[in-house]
Amino acid sequence: MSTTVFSNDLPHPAPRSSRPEIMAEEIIERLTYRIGKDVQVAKPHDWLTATILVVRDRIIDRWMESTRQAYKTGQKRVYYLSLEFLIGRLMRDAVSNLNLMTEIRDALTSLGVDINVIAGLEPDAALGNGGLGRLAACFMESMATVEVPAYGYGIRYIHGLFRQQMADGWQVELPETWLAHGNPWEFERRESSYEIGYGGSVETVGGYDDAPRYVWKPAERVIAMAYDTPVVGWRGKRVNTLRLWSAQPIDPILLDAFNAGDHIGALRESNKAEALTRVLYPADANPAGQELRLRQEYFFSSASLQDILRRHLQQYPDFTNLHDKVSIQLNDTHPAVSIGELMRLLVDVHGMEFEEAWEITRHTFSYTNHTLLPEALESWPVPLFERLLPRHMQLVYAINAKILLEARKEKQFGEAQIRSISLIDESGDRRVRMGNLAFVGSHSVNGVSALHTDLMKETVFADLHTLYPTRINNKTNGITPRRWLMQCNPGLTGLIKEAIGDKFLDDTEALSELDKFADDKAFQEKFSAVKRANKVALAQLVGSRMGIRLDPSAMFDIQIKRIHEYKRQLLNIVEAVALYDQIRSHPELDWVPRVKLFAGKAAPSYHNAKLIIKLANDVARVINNDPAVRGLLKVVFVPNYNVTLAETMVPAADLSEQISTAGMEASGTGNMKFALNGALTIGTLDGANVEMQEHVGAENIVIFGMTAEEVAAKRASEYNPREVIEGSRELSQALHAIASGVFSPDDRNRFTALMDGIYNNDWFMVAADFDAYAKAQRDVDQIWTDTASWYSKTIRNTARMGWFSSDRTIRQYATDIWRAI
Ligand code: NBG
Repeated sequence: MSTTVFSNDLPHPAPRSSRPEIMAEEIIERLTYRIGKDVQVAKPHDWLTATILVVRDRIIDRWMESTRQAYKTGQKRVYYLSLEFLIGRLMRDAVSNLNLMTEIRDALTSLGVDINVIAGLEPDAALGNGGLGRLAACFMESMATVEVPAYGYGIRYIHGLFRQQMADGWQVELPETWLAHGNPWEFERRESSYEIGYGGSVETVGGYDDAPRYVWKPAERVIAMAYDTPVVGWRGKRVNTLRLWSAQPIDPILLDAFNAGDHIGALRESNKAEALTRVLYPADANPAGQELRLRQEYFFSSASLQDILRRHLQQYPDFTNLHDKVSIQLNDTHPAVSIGELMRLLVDVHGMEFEEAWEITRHTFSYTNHTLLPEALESWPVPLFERLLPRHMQLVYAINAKILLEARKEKQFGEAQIRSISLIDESGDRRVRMGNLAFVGSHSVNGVSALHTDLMKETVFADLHTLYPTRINNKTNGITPRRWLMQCNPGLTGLIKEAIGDKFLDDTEALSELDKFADDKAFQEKFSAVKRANKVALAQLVGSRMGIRLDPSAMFDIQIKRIHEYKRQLLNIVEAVALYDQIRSHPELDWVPRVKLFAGKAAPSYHNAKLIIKLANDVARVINNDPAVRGLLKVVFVPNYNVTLAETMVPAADLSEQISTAGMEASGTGNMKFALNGALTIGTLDGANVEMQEHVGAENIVIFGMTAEEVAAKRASEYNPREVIEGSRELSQALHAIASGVFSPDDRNRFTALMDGIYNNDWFMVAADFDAYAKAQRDVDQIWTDTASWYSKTIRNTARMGWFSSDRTIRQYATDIWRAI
């Protein structure tokens, strides 16, 4: 093992002080010498940047120490490849993980700066769409916390997920500009640049006596350049790296063209290269079938693989031990082309035999599947794949031949099974199936909840599972308790500490000690006071942003997530309409005051999802302005959902809506955030809800509706939604009201087609589950009315959600899949 890279004898700087007066001096220093601003003219943004630079310095020592240690111990490194990292703001995360919150606050106060004001200016880094990207961000923090030497690899998009604005209740997408004020967290690494090729041809060299060698001659090339962001774990134990790639042109400007007067043409190459990493695809669990998307996927896969191999060769003489020293986790199929890329690099560039390269590749990669939705399983038309990546196409064919031979030999599969195992879908236009490629090229394939993993074995990967029966395993998702409890809910964190001490800060399962306070009157009161304060904060946000007044003593019933038919925001809205009708027809009854809050973005091309947003807003306008409702029901769609908004909404929820059609939500992670923060869940037996029920106890969660099995059976039978609708007065009235334009008098047919979807087909089982859902909502009302029972249940949720920490998830990945700790 080479030790030339890092020697302990070299001089290191003295560790940075954490005394507030020293940090205050340093903030002034950064402001003056790095930002070039006098204290008197510094804007809040300048203070933010200066503060981040001072915090960042405190991370760097540990960062370098972490890297040195990984070299010294020869520990296995884990690489998490993800096209998305939904990070949010970083300052509080970093400061609190370093245990410097009080000191930084004092330092800023001594300079007359309010930490809350500047922290509120930090942009929300939204390099992801939803759960998949947020999971990657939680995992990065947990990998540092549980001390796995890890790198995240992704793309440094100039524009993250679009900003959502409402125009008359319709979603409008605006560009997001998180880099507008620069990004003080990151380090540009010009020296870590790699060439990425596209197109061209494959040449064969030799082949008469020797085996032929293949040389890919790409027609186009761009440079991938690294930007590194340190990721600090809890208590600053370890600092890992998030390395994001940015595309740069090989020739920034064609001077000849420019001098000849073609000023635009001179920049064409440059613009083309930069377009590659300019925007995040806004699809969520929807295919983004565009050439640019495949180019992005290959771009970051190839750069990451070249970087990984370079790092390996700094320490080891060759790649024969790659799988002992490197684990690469594929976050969904977006980086699956990496499997072909590693084969190409090993075989074509480093001269390894195909068979040996395949064994090493398979033992290096593992793959996480995040959805069973057939329309979201990635596949690329063969002609496109072949044109862009001709050598990878050959390798895919070679791998396929090998796998199909194995399948025919070992299992004597029939033709239908062989067709489903094949890496090439031949059922229509020929396509490369990225899920199958990821499956065969990995030694581990995991789902993200117990139910989802079972369904993977039974559905999309049934035949591959028969061929490789030990490969599929489950790793139920988790969330980082630092962001999703300690930072977003300091009130609750303080209360828990007061009750059970601070062991839970390092081991969330210690939250179980709270169980004994669940029926304690005094504790319940404190718990409810914390919840109320969080609701007041949300009410203030809604009041100031939207001019809607919310009563914090009403039940806050919240559904926040991407807008998708399978997540069934529609079921929730239809129920709100039915409830509205009931409140008006029965003013004599004791209705529980409720605020139904929604937030979430719709993929710009997803017509029905955008219509659902408009419906929520149309229904809100009518209900909120009807005096007959007497404020008993309010509906609010909060615009521009992002991580930062979630940090205010999650702690303020009384009721958490997790109501997807059973079998369709792979896991969900919002469900965990709410329950941890003391909300009651109303949900279906879908995704991780199933395991949440096991942990919190069936009496502390409100489960309703069909199971995944029942949904499958109903879909296979002659399900007639019209009959179901006609059998339910509440439902038929609600659907009829929406379809006939009660909420859209300006365009009475606006929602007719959306409602027809329920009458005629009801794929998502809105009608089939409606009565069970409405009844469950009235059960929730009952529990709410009995305050002691409500808090006894919600406290038990907080007490029993410790298992859903992403630290637990990461430990399972690290022991079972990566063998890295
Ligand atoms: C999403 C699932 C969620 C799951 C997250 C994280 C995709 C493709 N999948 O249910 O829909 O919680 O992944 O695993 O975005």
